[in-house]
Amino acid sequence: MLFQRLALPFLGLVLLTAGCAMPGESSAQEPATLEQPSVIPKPVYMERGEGHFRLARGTVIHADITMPSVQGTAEFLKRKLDSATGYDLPLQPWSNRSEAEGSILLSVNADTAAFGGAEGYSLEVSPERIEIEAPSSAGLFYGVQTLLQLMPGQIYRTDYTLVPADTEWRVPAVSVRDHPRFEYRGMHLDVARHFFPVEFVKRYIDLLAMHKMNRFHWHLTEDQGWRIEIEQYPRLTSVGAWRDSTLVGHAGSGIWDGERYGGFYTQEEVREVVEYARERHITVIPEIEMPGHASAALAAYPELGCVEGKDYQVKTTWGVFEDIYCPSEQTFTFLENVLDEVMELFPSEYIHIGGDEAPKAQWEESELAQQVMAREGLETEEELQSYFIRRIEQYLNGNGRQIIGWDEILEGGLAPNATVMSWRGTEGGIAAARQGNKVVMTPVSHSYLDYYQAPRGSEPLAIGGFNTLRNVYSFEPVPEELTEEEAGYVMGAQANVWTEYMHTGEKVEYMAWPRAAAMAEVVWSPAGRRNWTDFWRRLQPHFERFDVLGVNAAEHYRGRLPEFEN
Ligand code: TNX
Repeated sequence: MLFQRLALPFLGLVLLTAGCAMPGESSAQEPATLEQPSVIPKPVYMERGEGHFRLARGTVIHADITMPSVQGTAEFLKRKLDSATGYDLPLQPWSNRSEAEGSILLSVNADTAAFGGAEGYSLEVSPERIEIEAPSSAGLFYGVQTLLQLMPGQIYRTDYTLVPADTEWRVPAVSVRDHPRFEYRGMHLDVARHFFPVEFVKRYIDLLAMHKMNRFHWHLTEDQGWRIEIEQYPRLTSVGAWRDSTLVGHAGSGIWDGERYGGFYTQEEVREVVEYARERHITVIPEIEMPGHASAALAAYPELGCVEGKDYQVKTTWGVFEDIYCPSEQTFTFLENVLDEVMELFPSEYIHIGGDEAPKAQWEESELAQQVMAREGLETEEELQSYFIRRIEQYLNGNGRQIIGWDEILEGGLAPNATVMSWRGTEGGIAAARQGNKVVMTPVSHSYLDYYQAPRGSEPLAIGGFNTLRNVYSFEPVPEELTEEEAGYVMGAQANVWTEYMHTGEKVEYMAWPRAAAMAEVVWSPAGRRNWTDFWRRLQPHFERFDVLGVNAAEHYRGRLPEFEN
């Protein structure tokens, strides 16, 4: 059905004559069917073989449990297959290949280099068996994700009674060799402008895992709300997590909803999310913003600001605000105590410390800030921000962690070990790489999923900008200006979902998908394997997966290219 919707207007008779080409190399002329595997992100190498493997009630999953974490991946696969098929597939320790007829094998092979790195895998499907081999449980997990995408979209059902009775659990014979291009494959979610419950966050993480992304950047603090429980500072959430009203229209619209709004994650919930992500090979990177975007914290603890007696408020509008932390010892003690609890909750090596959009007016006026500058021999307020960030970096480094921050942390001098998230363009990233600091590319031009994805007239309200699916797909994270050595500092890229104009999970999904799938391919697949038309073709069965999962993906590119592309 979908096949026809997609194929007929575009492919016409070509359909009838399309032969059995190599799927990995298939051109836009071929229809997307199960015979033509449609895996996103596109594997490094995939070749179609003869015939199919049929999953049946008695199919055994054999897992090499010499590596304990493999058991988790095997159980993940079993849960997925069981819930869609209604089977209860036996899960057994790996024995040897000859006994594995008719089964699915997950095996570990320590030869990392043979798989193109620790996250690589190979997947062999023949009518007799399925074998996924990898040097790590992460690699096996990615092999499992590919396997699921080789199956009918119904495999994503969590309730098998909803699966059409005539669904055949066939897997086309293929040979896949695959590994990621970048080590950092990120998606961000701002839960501060609007708050999303744990169930939604887990669903979001599931989608990242499906696309082989491995970093979830959780933007937890903002002017408009502080969203993480900190035991030592209860007012951060009793006061800082709540605002009196929310701007509904665009800035300048003057339309507020007049409703108290808020919410936060308890530490127990945070642990739950971190563990859920870990099981899916995703590291959660928490962001605690400083020195700017701090209004909610200042509303809770005004003594951390520079303006004595000011009635700081959790903000009800969007934008950049002058209320920032004062660089006092009291503030550093506060932030260190907050970070102690954050480090306890998040095993991530990286802690994101924000650093963006911190206007310096209050520091210019503040006697205390000026004294710190004099004491430290700093000439500008930008240098004072650098001093601020360096101190925090020292503290985190002392605890075995690394900082990552928005590209403003370059101004006034970069902290020695900092990793830069380049958002205002790629320039910040280029500068950082040239200084020998690591970089994650996330420029507004291609990575902002809060921007309009189609011409405004027909779209729900968004913050602005214009960033189509095709534009995201065209992103190249390594700028031409960099030498090969400098390019080595580009760890990867990330797409950002700022939620000023997303007050429901459905809206988040509408903005994120399928654009995040395009970003997933940018960060996973070899640059030379990327092809827009081919991606668009593979996207069609992917929409069916979104349907099954109940994901509210935007459908501008479903079945046809949108008019604004012509
Ligand atoms: C800039 S990206 C911001 C966010 C906004 C976003 C809206 C960055 C570091 N700061 O605070 O939500 O623009 O597109």
